[in-house]
Amino acid sequence: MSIEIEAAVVHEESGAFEIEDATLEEPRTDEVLVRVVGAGVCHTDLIVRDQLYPTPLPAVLGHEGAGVVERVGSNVSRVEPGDHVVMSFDSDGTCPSCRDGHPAYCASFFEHNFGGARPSDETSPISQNDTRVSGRFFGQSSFATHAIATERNVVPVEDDIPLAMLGPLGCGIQTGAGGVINSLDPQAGSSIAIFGAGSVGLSAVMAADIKGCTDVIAVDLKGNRLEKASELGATQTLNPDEVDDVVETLQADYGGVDYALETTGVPAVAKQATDVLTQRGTVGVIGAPELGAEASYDVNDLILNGRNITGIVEGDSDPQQFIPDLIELYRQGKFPFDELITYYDFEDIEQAVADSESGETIKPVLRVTDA
Ligand code: CXF
Ligand code: ZN
Repeated sequence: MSIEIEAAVVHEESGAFEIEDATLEEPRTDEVLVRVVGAGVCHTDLIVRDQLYPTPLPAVLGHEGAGVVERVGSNVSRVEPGDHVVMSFDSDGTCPSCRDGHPAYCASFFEHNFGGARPSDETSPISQNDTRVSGRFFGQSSFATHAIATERNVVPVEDDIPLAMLGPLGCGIQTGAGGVINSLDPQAGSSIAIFGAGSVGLSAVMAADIKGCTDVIAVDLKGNRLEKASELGATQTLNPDEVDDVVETLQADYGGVDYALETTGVPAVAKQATDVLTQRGTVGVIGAPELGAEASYDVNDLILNGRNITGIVEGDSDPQQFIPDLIELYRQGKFPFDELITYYDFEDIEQAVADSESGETIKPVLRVTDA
């Protein structure tokens, strides 16, 4: 038996997301069939579409899905049909990082999330007219009416909260919030500069406010994003086009900052985010450029100032704990991530992508099937 679905298929490098019929396999013993209600669009979907990350095409992308469980494999006990779930990144559950509670640094993160297939046997659950299409992208491929996920990467959530808006918690929003809360873990009263005020950077701004940072500086080239940053808790905004030099400005204004977070994926900005640190400061690098991209730093500056550089994947989150924590912060009014979202009908996916790339929309969420 198999399931007939509609999916947004990318056929060629930098090609369009084409909504087409496709066939999905029934869930295997450890898998979960989810009817997708909402799916966020993340920058990573676009760098894979453009083949900067090499998931084989054709592919069904999408990795911020939220939906309703329809069927579960015989070995699945954590969720059952009817449950509302957020789908997050996948991990093997057995490597040292997973066993240590840090699945974002899973030794086989790449195979599980970018392989386009089940890591166990390299099969894909998706096909079109018997031709293989990459599936299981981030353990889901949620730009589709239905997704095959795994027991490990579905996070049950309460059903009294609008389901479509929860999808981005599975990637972009937990990445920014976790980058601050889990990775940098700033002391109250400290200063932090956040480079990039997209969904990741703005989630980081909200998290810095929650952690009691006194100075929260958002840096971005777009005025609408800087305005949003101010609304969400940034104490200062900085447009690099409006100052001579971002590093000199922040060094002059603050004597350097205690923490910095790089979310743009531009290697030159990763260097700036290192250079704005004060003594013993820490920069978290989140934004991913193309594979093989390098950034440089002045070695003596790093040594003499005792600076720290740390790479961050998915906010170092354990989604099973962190997503419910973020929902609780949302309920308390401390983490209004819904303000980042603009909704689109599934068939308008290309418009959603265009608005995300132009910077007009911070976090597009596709309404895929009815809640
Ligand atoms: C990704 C970004 C690229 C590095 C791995 C994690 N996160 C999801 O968008
Ligand atoms: Zn993502």
